[in-house]
Amino acid sequence: MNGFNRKVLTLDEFTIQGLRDFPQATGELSGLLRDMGLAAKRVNVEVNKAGLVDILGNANKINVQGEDVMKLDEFANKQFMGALQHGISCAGIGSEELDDFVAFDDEVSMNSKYVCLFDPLDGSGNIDVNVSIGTIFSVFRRVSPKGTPVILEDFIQKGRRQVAAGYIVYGSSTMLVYATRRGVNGFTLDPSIGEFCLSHPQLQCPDDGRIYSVNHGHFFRYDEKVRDYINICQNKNAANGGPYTQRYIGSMVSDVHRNLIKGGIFMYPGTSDRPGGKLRLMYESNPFAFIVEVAGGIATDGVQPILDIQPTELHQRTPMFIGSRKMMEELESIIGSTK
Ligand code: P6P
Repeated sequence: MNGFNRKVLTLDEFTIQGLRDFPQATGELSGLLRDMGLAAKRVNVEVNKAGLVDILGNANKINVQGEDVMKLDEFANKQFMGALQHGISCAGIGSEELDDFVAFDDEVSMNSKYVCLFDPLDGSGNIDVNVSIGTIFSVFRRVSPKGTPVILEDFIQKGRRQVAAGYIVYGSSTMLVYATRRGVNGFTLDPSIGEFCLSHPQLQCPDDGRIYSVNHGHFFRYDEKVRDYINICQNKNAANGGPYTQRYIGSMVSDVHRNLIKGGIFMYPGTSDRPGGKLRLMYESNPFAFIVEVAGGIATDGVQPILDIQPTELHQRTPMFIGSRKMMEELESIIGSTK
C-alpha cells in the first residue's frame, strides 16, 4: 500500500477493526470507548473556548475533594456521565466530581457488563491560565450480577483487574490514548473531520529517560529516601548518562503523557502533612499505572505496584511513582524494593 492511500483509522474504525480480529467480542467495550470519544469531543469544544465564554470561574460549589468546582469540571462530568448512561455498555460510573458512585437504573444499562470511573477534568486549576488539562478513565468488568443495579464492590477493584484505561489530553492538539491488554494506542483529534485518528499505534514507554517530574515545593516534606533520589536526579552528569531535565506542569495527564512519549519519571510522593499522597487511586493512579505497565513501564506507591493495591474507598488517595523501567528501578534501589 503506498503512502498516498494509507488509510488513517478513526477511533471508531480502529475499535470496529478490533472486533473483526476478535469475533467472540461482544463489542460492548468498543462501544464504551466510542462513547468516551464522543464526550471528549464535546468537552474539547468548551475547553478550547473556555476563555471566551462565561464558563470560567467557580460554580460556587465545593466537590467531594473540598475543591472549588469549576464550571468546566461540572460540564465535563455531565458529558462523560451522559454519554455512558445513554450508551449500551456501562452499568454505572464513579467520578471525582460526585460523592458516591451512580448506578444507572434503566434496563439496558443494568444489563451492561462494565463500570467506568473517571476524573472528568484533571488539572482544572490550570483552566484559567490556559495550561493543558485532561480527562482520565478506568474500566472494570462488574462483579455484581447483570440486570441488577451496580454496587460499591463493582468499583473498588484492584487496578490489575481493569479491562481498559485511558486519558484525553486537551493540549496543543487533543489526544485520546487508551490501553487494553493488547496494547496502548493514541488518537489525535482532526478538527477538519471531527474524528480522533490513530496517530500513535502501539505506544511503548521508552525504557529509560532524562526527565524527572516532581513538585520541588514539597521537597522538605518528602521522605528522606525520596529526597535522596531527587538529589541523584539533580546530580546526573556526563559521567552517568548525562544530565536530567526537570519538568512539572502541575497537570498529571500532561506530565505522564510527555514521559510516556519521551521517557521519564513522574512522582507525587506522600508528604509529612499528607502521607497518603494527593492523587486518587481509582481514577488517576490506577488508569495511568495500567497504561504505563502495558507500555512497558512501572508504577508503584513506593512500596508495592499501584495495580496490586486493594482499594477500600472510592476516593482514596495514594502516593505514586510512575515511568520508564530503568528510572523506576533506580528509584526502587534507593527507596526500597516494590516487588
Ligand atoms: P500540586 C491536579 O490538581 C493534580 O491532581 C494532578 O493533575 C497534578 O499532577 C497534581 O494535582 C498537582 O499537584 O500539589 O503539585 O499542585
